[in-house]
Amino acid sequence: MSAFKELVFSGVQPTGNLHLGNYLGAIKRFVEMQARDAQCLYCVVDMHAITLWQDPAALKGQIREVTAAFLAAGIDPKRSIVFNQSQVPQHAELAWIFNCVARLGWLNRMTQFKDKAGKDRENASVGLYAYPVLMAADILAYRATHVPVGEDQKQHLELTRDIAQKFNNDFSDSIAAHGHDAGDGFFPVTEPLIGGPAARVMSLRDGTKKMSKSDASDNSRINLTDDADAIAAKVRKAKTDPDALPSEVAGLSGRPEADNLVGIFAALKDVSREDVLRDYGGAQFSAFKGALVELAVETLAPLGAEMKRLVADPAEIDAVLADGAERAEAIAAPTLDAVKDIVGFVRRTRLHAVR
Ligand code: AQP
Repeated sequence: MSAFKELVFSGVQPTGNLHLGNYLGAIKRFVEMQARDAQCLYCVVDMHAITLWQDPAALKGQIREVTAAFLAAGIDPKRSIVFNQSQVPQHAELAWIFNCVARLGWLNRMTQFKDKAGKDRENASVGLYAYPVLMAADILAYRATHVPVGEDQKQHLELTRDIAQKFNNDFSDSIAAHGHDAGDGFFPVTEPLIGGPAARVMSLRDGTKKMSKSDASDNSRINLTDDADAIAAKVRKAKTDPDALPSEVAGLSGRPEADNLVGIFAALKDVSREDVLRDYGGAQFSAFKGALVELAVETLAPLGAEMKRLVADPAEIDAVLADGAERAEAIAAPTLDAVKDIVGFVRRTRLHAVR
């Protein structure tokens, strides 16, 4: 058993164009979680990435780039476990068992599948459809109690809770027969950690659309590898409205672009929207954007530079991932053994202990 009170799990897809939304909504918060009494696992979810076509020649580089972003942002690979999903086979094994627990009706309600499959649903991969089940397996292979994510993942986390509860109910007798506490269930009901001023960072070109890796317009997002000039140009070009900033948060309602820029400023500075408007209420966007450029460059330029330094040494990154995978497997393997017993499989007797 882990000596920590909490087990934190989260992941980022290596699909290129890591952006400010990924940083503020997820990676920055991963770093903060390290201060808790928690074992943190941060995963580069490469098996999720291939639910949409990825160029094999680019994928390895993308995996190393996300790892570099984790490290450059301040995730300590000794304190936390940093690894890529495909190195730990228990994710896929548990996902199959969960495919047999989750219901079609549940998956049919997933809005991210509808958004990503678009009009050509018949042509979407089965993996894209089953993505939330693999995500449940990612989390529950470690029996994670806390999952920090952006708001777009809320529905998937609800599905994770549904799968955990159905597994606990369906197998309650077997769970008890195998010596686990049937009252609490085998899998925890995971707590989603969604919040803060940047839980949903929006596109710089359209305040009603999420900032996204896959947006065709590079000006819609600030990439973590953008240099100071690119960051400044994108912030200056960001869409706004003609009015000055309001002095109260209520005044941001119906002004998605203003709300987004204030939220980004607040998250970068670790303050609330109220604090930002106390300082900038009544200011024109030209002045506010100037301050935002300064703040964004101060935070992101060193991060991007450190990422570039780290990706220049792939062997070092691969060593971090290999170490992380061993430590992750040491937690996930006993969970999978227990799950196989609970489900009724005859499992291979382990001739060698997993380190
Ligand atoms: N715009 C965002 N604001 C806040 N958080 C965000 N996240 C993603 N976009 C925003 C959070 O970043 C983590 C990793 O996301 P992912 O790699 O799983 O990708 P995604 O959620 O599918 O969104 P992307 O990065 O924009 O990719 P595409 O273009 O493919 O949709 C998650 O915690 C996510 O919530």
